Amino acid sequence: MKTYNVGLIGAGFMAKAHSLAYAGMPMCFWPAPALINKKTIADLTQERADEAAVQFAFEKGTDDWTTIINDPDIDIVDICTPNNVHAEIAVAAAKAGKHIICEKPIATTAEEAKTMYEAASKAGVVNMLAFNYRMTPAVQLAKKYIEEGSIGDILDFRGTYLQDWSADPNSPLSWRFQKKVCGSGAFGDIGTHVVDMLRFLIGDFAEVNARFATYIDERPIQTGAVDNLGTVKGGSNVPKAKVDVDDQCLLTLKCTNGAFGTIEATRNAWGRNNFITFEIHGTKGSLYFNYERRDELQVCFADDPADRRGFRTVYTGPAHPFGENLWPIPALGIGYTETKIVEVYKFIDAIVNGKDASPNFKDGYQIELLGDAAFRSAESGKWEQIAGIK
Ligand code: SOE
Repeated sequence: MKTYNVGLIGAGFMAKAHSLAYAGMPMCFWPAPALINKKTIADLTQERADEAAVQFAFEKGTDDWTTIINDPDIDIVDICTPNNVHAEIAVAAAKAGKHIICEKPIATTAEEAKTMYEAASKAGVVNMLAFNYRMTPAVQLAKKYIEEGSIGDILDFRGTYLQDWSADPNSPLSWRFQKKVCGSGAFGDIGTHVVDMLRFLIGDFAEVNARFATYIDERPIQTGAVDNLGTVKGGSNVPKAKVDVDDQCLLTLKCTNGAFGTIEATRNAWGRNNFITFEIHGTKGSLYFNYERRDELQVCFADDPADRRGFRTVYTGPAHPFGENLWPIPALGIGYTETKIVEVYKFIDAIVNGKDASPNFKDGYQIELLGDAAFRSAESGKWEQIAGIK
């Protein structure tokens, strides 16, 4: 069985998720398409990189990400950094012939995303964008229902991603609130996950009418590079700096197939933790998913007898997509790690079998173009066309 060497850049929260997935993938998907050796991990300081190498079981740490790009033994570059350096790293990795998995959103602008998509296409390397939530078995089951025509033609949809980790004004100004580092706020960070799921389920979007709002326009400056997602608050005596990204976005969208709906995202919704939902209505039925109850898909079919028609719950398990590979009994519990394990499996499978990974840089670039149109719409107050990739 072939072994691929991975070099991972950015030793934070996502490094933990990806490292767990590399370890777990062959345990779940056996025989595995290939094995993975965690070779080098890079972070800003040698001290943190060395510590992360021990914590996440890499052979070694480095404070210079270019050593990963220049190492001929490394087959895969895994980008877990803040968004503003994705493009530089991905383009260098593609030029060096490495396969690439990159955290979402793809970049801070559509222009950057384009360079990543073009470099990876030119080099012919497998590229994947880590929109993991579509890997949840219940979301994959929703796709199956839609493809089989069980809910008929799609009429409308609504998607949400609501969190509350930044609702407190003392939640600090991390890179996630600085446009030059993150590109956009709630939209890029979490709204794009819902865009990805809905594109996966019902197809692409053609037009958007959007509004964005920023409620907390300055926050305490965060000390240190650690992205603590609001768990360490800055006090009232900590100096503050300007937030220049959106706290909330609301997008009304028209699909190329005529379906119509909304997507909203905020990280300031008290009481909502990882509230990723979609409800899709078709001519023959409806589907509802809520990630906070991610083992379940709610389904309703128009041709059920009138006196029994209504949403019912399907608990995902071995009978459902990826279920056999995960746990042997329904509702044992799918978690964040499982979605990342499936993601890594699909990435490695694409490399081994010479396929395109999905979602990939093209998808990420298309979502950036949607974002551009949404921000244009917020300026113009009008519907805006979403550019397609030539
Ligand atoms: C913070 O909003 C965050 O870590 C996102 O960046 C991730 O993509 C999401 O999966 C969990 O929340």
